[in-house]
Amino acid sequence: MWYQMKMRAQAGGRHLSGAERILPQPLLPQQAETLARRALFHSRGVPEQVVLKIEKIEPEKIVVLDALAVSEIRAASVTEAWQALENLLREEGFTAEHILTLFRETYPMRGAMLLDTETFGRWEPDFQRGIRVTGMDALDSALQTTESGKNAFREALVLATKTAHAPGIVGEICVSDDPGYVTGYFASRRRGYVRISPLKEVGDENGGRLFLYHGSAEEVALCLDYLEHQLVQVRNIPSLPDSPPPNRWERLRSTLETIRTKGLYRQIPEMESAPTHHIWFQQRPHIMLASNNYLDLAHHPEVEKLVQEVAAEWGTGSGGSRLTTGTSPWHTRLETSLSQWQKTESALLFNTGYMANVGVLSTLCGPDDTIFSDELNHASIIDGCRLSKAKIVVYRHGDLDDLERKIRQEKPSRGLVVSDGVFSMDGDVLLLPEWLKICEKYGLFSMVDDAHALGVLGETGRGSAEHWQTAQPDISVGTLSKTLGSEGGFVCGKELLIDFLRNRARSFIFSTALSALSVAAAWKALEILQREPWRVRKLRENVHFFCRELQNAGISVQSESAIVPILIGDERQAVSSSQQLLQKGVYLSAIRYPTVAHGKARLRAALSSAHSQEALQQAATAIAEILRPLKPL
Ligand code: WAQ
Ligand code: MG
Repeated sequence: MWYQMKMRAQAGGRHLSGAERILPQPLLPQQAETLARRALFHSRGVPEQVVLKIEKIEPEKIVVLDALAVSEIRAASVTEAWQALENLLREEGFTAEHILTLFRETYPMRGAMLLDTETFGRWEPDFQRGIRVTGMDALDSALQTTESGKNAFREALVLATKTAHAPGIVGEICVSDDPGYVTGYFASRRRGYVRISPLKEVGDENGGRLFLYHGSAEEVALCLDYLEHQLVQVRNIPSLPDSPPPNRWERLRSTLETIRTKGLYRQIPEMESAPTHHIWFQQRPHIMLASNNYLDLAHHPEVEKLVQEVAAEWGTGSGGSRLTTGTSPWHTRLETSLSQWQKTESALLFNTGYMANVGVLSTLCGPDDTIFSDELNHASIIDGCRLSKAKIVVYRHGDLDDLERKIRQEKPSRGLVVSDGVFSMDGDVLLLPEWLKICEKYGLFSMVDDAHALGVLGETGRGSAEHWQTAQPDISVGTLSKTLGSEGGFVCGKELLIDFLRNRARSFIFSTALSALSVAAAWKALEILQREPWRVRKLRENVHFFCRELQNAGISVQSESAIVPILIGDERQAVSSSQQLLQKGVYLSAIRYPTVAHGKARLRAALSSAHSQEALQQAATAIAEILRPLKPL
């Protein structure tokens, strides 16, 4: 025995939910409970009245139909979804725009509009109510999921399949009136069931249904009778495909777009000549004021000659990590030279300065440590701190009172203080003696990154310790890539420290060693630097000269190192100033967030011992010409 079951829930005269089933008798109790639950716990509200009607039917009057084929349009926006629906209607030969305008009139209706595609007349007997399609169910409705989204789909597909087979019906448009459900569809026997989303924003209760009728006036009665009374079971309902995962590239695209609009977009400029004080860029000569090749050793004939010899003997690449097969005599020789130069017991090469900082901090410090870090420390120090999982305490830039206050506050049982020796974007110098005293007083490791101090600070360019006439910090980090004109980084300190790093520093252990070429180049450059201290003096003279030239032109600058920051502030202005300088043949980097704080964008001049005074004068004039209109002097 078969029954039709109808549920309808309402509150305050308002329809809340409804559902119907065509079921064999044994399933009635269980399905009655399911539908009662659905009525009582609906997202649209608590019902005041639930009607559950169960009527016996004649099974031979049930027509079984195959579900319409399902396809899907996922638009990027509501506008695009409606555009897609409009296009679809047009493709199917309908007067799309007019139909969609009329569709809005279905929003307040309980049922559907029956629209004549020829005359645009409406065939519903009651315009306010509309036509209610009833007497349909899925063949296996008792197996329905409990997910409301999937029910909505199945029930809509059942209704659409029945409707599509009605005499005279050539199409259907539906948008859910559920505020949480933004999907709708177009359906016809020809086109199948085309799900479209999103046809509205979440929270919008405007939904409706419209049937497109093409036929004679006499047949309308037949159509209405079919829709309202014909018993239909729909079989072969496909399971709703899982929604596709979100587009993983979208975040990248939109982030880049944001970066662009903020003037923070970066591109890699390609140089057309070797990195020296004078370069070719964009097919024109430029005075180079943006290279860290401070003592002009990257291109030195003796370095080049040695590299050629080493290349002939050792080829390229080292073939392994330092602890396996990657160590040549050049590696050992350079480490010895570096430690002698820095007057420490030992030294260890890393592949970059970045890896040296990350390696030391993450190896020496762990969750039980506290790292005190200057707020303007280089990114590689920040990353090393993060990787160490130590507690990170940032102290105000160069503010030793703040440092000591924070150490007292934290009372760390173990820890490390870390600072740039010369700050990379401001060019100012760490007050090493006082700073070391604080580290010593509280028993904390002292770590100084001298990347921009080597070859620059101190009578002979030995860096911070020489400049301040102090002992070396516990850990001193340097690079081969700036003053030494090659590539790589290194750490100097006690043999105990270096031995520890050799055994534990992951960025050291798990990297293929630098090639003998890079290492030999740095070794030769270090030899020249030590042999020719005039380079260091010349660089210092150049900095003084350049700063004086700028000051005379009304630009306030100051530097104790080879880095001369020229503060601009606004990101876009900094970029456009550097572009204007390029036009004048001066290559100078604009430094922006995140390298420096927001609103602290600047031009950063990096000087070389090889610059002539004429070139520096010319550059200073160009800078003043461009910047003077920007700033009240
Ligand atoms: N007969 C005629 N019109 C009806 C009926 C019915 N039995 N039930 C609802 N309507 C009309 C009424 O005006 C509603 O405002 C409108 O249709 C929408 O009804 O994921 O949930 O029950 O593929 O909100 C479509 C997408 C969901 C499903 C449809 O319709 C999917 C939906 P709702
Ligand atoms: Mg609804």
